[in-house]
Amino acid sequence: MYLSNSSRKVNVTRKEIKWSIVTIIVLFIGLLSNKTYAQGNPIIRDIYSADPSAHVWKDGRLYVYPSHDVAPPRGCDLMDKYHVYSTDDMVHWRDEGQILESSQVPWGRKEGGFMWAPDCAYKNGTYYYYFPHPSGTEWNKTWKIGVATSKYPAKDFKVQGYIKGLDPMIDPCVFVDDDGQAYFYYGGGGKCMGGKLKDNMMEIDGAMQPMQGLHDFHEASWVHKYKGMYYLSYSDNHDSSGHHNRMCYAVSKSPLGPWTYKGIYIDPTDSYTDHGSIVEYKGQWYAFYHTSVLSGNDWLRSVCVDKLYYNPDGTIKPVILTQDKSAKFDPDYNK
Ligand code: FUB
Repeated sequence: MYLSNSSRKVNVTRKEIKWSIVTIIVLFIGLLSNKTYAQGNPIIRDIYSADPSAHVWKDGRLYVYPSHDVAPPRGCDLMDKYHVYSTDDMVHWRDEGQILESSQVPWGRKEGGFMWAPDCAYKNGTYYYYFPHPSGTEWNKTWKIGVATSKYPAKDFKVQGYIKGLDPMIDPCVFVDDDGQAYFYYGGGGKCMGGKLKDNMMEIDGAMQPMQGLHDFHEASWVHKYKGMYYLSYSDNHDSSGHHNRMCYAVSKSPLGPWTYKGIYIDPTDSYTDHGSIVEYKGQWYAFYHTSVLSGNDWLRSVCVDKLYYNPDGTIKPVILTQDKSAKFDPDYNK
């Protein structure tokens, strides 16, 4: 239809106003939804993954060291290989590939499997990868905490041995304090232990000691520091009452406690277990955890992350868990 110059102007102006209003509404909704940070959970979709230990290394990237659930599962028995993931924007996650499997563990049980929740630490130019793996068929009585090292955060790891003198327990966590002193934590079945690591990062300095003051500890210990206070997070035994586990935390002025229990920061997900880490990246704190949303199976889990906030008194606000409703398992997703 023909329009005179003046009516075209009016028409354009109306159009511009309409689009401005639409833009303002979209921006407003965007601002509101930023509060819950819908970023596409689960972030790992190319394999099933659990037990995320997240760290920011000196190349400026954030790395996640999860364990790998193998399909079809037999509980956690068949978990066998470790991959590493990284990001520089918390949106795009790269599968850096497999770094270790049970056949590479010299003391490993001949049946393989049982490569459970790992962690990684960095000291003086070397990355130390800590992983639990049993040495015998009686897996629950023969856990050892292996150490593999590399000059790189996501490749070339070589198994160096295991930490001597420990009880047969799982879920290692290594926290390196601001003064360079490294601390080692692990535990399971209600017992959490901590101690100093020697400079070689492979031997305990002195004796391991029970972490005092935790309430209903199950497993999945993780230590981080916020404003000078130490936080020990872990999963509880909520599953014993027919529910799924929750992530709790306790605080202390010292890295080895005694601890003061502060409550739950992640409510039960759709997965029987939970296991998480807390880390700051580019000025924002994050809580990593896992769910079973991609599989509907307790033992085919998927790693997720959401923003974590503190109250002014240092307590942690309950984390709002987000999910990409259209997420599907996709072998190419993180490639
Ligand atoms: O993934 C195997 C085990 O399940 C972990 O070591 C525990 O923390 C639980 O998540």
